Amino acid sequence: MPFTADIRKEFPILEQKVYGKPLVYLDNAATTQKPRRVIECMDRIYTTVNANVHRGVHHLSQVCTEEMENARNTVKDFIGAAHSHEIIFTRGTTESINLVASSLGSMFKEGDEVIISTMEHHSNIVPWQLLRDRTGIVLRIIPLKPDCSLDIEAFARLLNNRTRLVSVTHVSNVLGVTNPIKEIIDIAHSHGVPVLVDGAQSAPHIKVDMQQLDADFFAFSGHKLYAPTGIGILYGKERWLNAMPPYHGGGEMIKTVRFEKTTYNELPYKFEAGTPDYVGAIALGSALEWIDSIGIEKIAAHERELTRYAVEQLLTIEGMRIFGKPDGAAVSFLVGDIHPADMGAILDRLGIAIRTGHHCAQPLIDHLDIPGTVRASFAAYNTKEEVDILIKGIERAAKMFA
Ligand code: C6P
Repeated sequence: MPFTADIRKEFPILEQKVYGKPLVYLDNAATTQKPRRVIECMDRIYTTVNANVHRGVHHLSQVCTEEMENARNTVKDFIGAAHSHEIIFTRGTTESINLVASSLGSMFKEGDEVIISTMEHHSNIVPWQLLRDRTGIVLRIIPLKPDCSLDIEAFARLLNNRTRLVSVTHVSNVLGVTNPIKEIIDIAHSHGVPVLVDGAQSAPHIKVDMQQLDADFFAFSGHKLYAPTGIGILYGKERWLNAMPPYHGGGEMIKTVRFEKTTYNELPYKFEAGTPDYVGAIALGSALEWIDSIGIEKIAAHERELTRYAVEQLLTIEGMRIFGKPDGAAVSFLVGDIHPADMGAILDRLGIAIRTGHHCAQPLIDHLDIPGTVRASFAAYNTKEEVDILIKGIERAAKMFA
């Protein structure tokens, strides 16, 4: 059986019909569907080992703790981190970036600078604006070139002795474009500046290796790579995480608590206050094992081919405008002056799930001077036949608005 047919069988949700039509799920950049293995993993935890972790001396607590720590190790291997204590469980990319902005950011002073880019998701803009409001830091923005790629020369010119951090996305969630992140990291490091990589749209689709990239921080969300919602990762180099103050206070992140003084736990627990989402963490481990069982490189090649095919087919449609040069697992477009919301509504009635609007990247949409885009985004289980259905759907919509 071919690659995708085998894979599709593992995703029960894909078997359903929407408005009497087979579901064509092309909104994977928003969230992916979950394989049976992950759903069954969560069921198994609640059915057989559920107990609060890191606290109990009793059997269940120990088993559950061990499973959670095994999952941390799986994440460590998945992204090539040097140590499992560099893996912090968070609620997702958004919380991971907020953690760095709050904690590392508390060490910044008025006039210090943070560099982000024009193509950031709101979760890599607003935390820095909140920090700016609190401390008076200055935000510098990497501009785009006419082809929507990052202007790397302009980036190099933004770095100066006040720059404290560069925080950029690895892959744009709107354009599906992969940024030259290694080059960005090397340039920043040559100025002694650390880099946070928003890996929300790269970790599910590209082999990432912290040793090779040399990123100082790397953030991603479980739900975009076949794991449940509510669990995500902040990777941080040990030396940064050790130097940073805790983010949230509470149970688990402490060594001793006295009214006069509290001392903090070691990594990674210093950054994991309160009962963690251990079920989510274990299920994330299960999702990563599922990816490993197929091979991320194989998934990446399949998604790249779907994107290439989609771009080729989309360009046969009159009035088609594709934004940027997508090279990953997502493509954003507009057809003539059809509003993206109208296109989305028509495709929805055909059973096709795509995303429309600003995709939480309003500054980029403003830069493009458009009302938003229609975005199709792919995962391991999508097929060329689904791209064909999408193309037919768009053609039908285009005729309706002609
Ligand atoms: N983008 C999309 O449809 P959370 O919500 O914390 O899991 O991820 C936030 C986030 C951060 N950075 C990038 C590059 C992202 O794409 C996202 C999530 C989704 O494009 C939902 S808005």
